Amino acid sequence: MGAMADTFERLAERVRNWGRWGEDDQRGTLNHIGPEALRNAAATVTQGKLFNLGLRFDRDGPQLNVRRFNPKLYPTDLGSPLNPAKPNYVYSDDVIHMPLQAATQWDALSHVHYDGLLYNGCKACDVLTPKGALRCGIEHLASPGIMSRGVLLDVARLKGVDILPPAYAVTVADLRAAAERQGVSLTPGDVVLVHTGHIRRFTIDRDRAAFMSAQPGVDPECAEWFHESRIAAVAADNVAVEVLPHDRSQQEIPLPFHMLALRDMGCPLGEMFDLEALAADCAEDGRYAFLLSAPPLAVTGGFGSPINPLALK
Ligand code: UVW
Repeated sequence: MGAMADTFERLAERVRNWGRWGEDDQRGTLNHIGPEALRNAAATVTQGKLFNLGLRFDRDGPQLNVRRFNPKLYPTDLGSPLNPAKPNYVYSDDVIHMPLQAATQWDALSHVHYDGLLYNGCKACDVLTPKGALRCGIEHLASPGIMSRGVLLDVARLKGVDILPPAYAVTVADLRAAAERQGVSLTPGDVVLVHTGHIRRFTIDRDRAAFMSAQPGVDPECAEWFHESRIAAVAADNVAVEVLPHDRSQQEIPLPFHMLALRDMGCPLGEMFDLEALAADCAEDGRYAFLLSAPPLAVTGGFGSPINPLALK
């Protein structure tokens, strides 16, 4: 076993939440969001400032159209009469063809697994079917949905840059230093939003290749800090939440933070959150906690869901 695999196994054992909320549980760390966490979330709203953290879903999206593609919208009715006798009263309808992972999204707990087992010890051979996930599908995160206190940890600002360098691994020390600098501490049930600035490679530079390749994100060691802090979920403004190295084929464990978070902790991951306006506002008013509302769609058996997250201060 290589050094990374050894560290990974020890981390996995330490963060594993299987059985913690019952052997049938399919919501993982969202169980940390109880009445107290929701009251704390509501108490952060004092100014009436609303921020949209989602990308648009359209043909001009971030995908390179290699493995995943950008959404394609097809109108099925354009100004069709509702009643031929009243031709002035019309409607328009449409269908959309898109991967659930096309842009801003939550990963369901069934999105990744290793060694044949998913979160809570579900056997992959019983769960993964052509109709989707029979357990741990995204619909289980959709009811009652994802709403809690959001806490932005601005690692880019901590390092004095707009965008962290590609392949920069955000450490626990970075996250702690950002929290300390911002005067905020994590409480159980929080949703942590990690600001790396990486989304600017798409939203400002329009460089999809740079956006999709090596990128800054959390180091796998952060899983343990998130576990100890009893957070409900973690999201970031990059493609995978976790750091992606220049050559992923060399990784001893593919997507190690995904494996630890989704499969061992049962912690949903939010990807491609546009945190730029929110981060700028937090830096201005010094308030890094807010009400976060980001319910996934209840797509039965889905491995993920598009979202339009909102932050309210
Ligand atoms: C994979 O690339 C498998 O996952 P994600 O989009 O969640 O990073």
